[in-house]
Amino acid sequence: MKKYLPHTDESMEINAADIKSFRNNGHILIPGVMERDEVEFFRNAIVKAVSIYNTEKRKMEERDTYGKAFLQIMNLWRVDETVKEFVFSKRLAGIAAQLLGVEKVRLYHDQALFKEPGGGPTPWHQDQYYWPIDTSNTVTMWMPLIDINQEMGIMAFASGSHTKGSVLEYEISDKSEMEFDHYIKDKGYAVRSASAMHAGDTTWHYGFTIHNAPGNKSPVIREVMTIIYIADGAKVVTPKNVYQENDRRSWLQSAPVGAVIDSSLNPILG
Ligand SMILES: O=C(O)CCC(=O)C(=O)O
Repeated sequence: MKKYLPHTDESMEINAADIKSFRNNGHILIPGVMERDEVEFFRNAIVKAVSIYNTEKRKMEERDTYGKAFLQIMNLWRVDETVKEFVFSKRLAGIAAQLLGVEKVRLYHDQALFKEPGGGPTPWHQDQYYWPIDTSNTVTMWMPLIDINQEMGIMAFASGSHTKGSVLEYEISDKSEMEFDHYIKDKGYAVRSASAMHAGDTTWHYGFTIHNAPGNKSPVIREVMTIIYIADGAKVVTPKNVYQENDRRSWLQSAPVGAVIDSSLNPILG
């Protein structure tokens, strides 16, 4: 029997209104980016890879707030050929390039984010607090691999919050939840979230968009796969904190400050 392979290289055109909305709000939901059978094909590989490569073995009550929020397994594209096909999808990279308004995007890294039953909320944060990159033209694609609802932990975004760049220097923690919450209320940003998402729907947010997600109150694992894209031509900046230094070593192959990001871990994807 012929092996089923999804056509993930077929492009998907994003209309001008959606691109404008993404750039104004800092986030957008794009439904139906993958068909149900495509997602199912990749889900099998991602779930298997997560079960092999997850190193979090502590009980929920023994973990800190970050640890309770999700199982986080990075760069699965390097260990599984089917996951690689998902992460290297030209359709996904093409959407990232259209949203960022660039010819080409590079991979920063992928990550599976599985929120377990009873898993805690993901506190408010800005992703780019962790990244030693000289551009704010970065975007994360977030795709549930099964149908999900609010009970399971759908992302919420502070609309328009990306425009100020780095506003508070907090890692993901109870403190970041509290401080960003005050900040969002103080600035009057509207907080937007989908009530439900189907497998294969996606959200996209800039690296500086403030976002969080509620805990998982359902008995089912919230299986999500994410890919972080950066505009081609971005450079490494001096790390501002230990996390950025770790990221420089882990995801940029220790590229020196000032170098154009082009290591073999950061291929052009579309
Ligand atoms: O999946 C979550 O709960 C949070 C994800 C997130 O913060 C991100 O993808 O940037």
